[in-house]
Amino acid sequence: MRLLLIGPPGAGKGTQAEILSRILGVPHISTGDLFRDQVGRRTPLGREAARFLDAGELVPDRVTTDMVRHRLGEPDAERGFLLDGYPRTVPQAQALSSVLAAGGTTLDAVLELTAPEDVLVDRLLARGRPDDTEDLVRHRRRIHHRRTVPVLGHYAGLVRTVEAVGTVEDITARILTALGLPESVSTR
Ligand code: B4P
Repeated sequence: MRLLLIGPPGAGKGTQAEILSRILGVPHISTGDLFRDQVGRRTPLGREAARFLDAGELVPDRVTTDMVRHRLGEPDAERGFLLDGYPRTVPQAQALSSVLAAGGTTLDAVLELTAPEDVLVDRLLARGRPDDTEDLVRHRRRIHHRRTVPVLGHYAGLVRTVEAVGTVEDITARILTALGLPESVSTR
């Protein structure tokens, strides 16, 4: 299965992607995690990305897409993947379409997670990552509206919207229903 997870910061993309990746048996590929790994290892890409992460800005499309293209070319992504946090802009979505077309594959679904702003701010303040200050969270959310919400238009017909408020388990159950999968797959 080839899935995208789209949603504002703190919607639980990473949380749900980890669970779904186990259930569906496909790798969880998070651009945020890939960047933080590069930052932690102080690679040239990490040094470039850190400036944007620390400011709550999107890392430039070219850098992000090169990284994703490389990751999708690895053997474990051949039979499917769960992309978490990519694409976040329309040019990234166009680039992903080209990467998939070159490999002769298509997406199965795009999961959109939604939740009210105050719920998300509270969650992220509780998490406390360096980019989780209230100002940065609200800034990242504005960027999400301006640059990422238009991405959904690129995937008309494929988008399944799920309300991401409630327990982690309830949200996973809603996602499985939205994907047309029996809830029993989660206990296999
Ligand atoms: P990401 O790493 O994608 O992070 P996120 O959007 O902040 O969080 P996510 O929605 O995954 O929330 P999570 O499950 O962790 O992006 C970070 C930065 O990387 C971006 O700002 C940008 O700079 C850069 N970046 C990434 N992708 C990019 C791209 N494609 N292009 C350009 N730049 C890019 O959950 C958050 C918290 O809520 C956790 O503490 C979790 O435990 C909690 N939580 C989750 N579900 C919950 C629930 N149901 N109830 C209560 N708490 C819950």
